[in-house]
Amino acid sequence: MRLAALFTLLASPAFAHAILIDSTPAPKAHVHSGHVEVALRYNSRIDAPRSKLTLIRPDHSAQRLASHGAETPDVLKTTLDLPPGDYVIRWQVLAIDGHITRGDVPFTIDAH
Ligand SMILES: [Cu+2]
Repeated sequence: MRLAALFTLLASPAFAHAILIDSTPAPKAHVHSGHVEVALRYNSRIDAPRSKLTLIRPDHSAQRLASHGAETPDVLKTTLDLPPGDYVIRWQVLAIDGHITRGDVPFTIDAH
């Protein structure tokens, strides 16, 4: 009986690692120049202080962004003020299961 309980414990599913389920800007979105509020939402809780956002500029230079958690523990936020061009937000997040996942959100800032 105790052995069966142990197996049940070991077989219980682990927390999923973080998968991006929603983003602002959306991938390949065109946004107006000026203040851009960035929000990335994941399918599970993330460790915001140990996650990072990097901005890839049109000239392919990379810049670490100061990101912060939000009202809910599954969201990362930052703000941008950028000239027009094609950009990528490169994210790397640590989920509560200890796994790191990465991805890119490309977007364009239009000149109007
Ligand atoms: Cu995982």
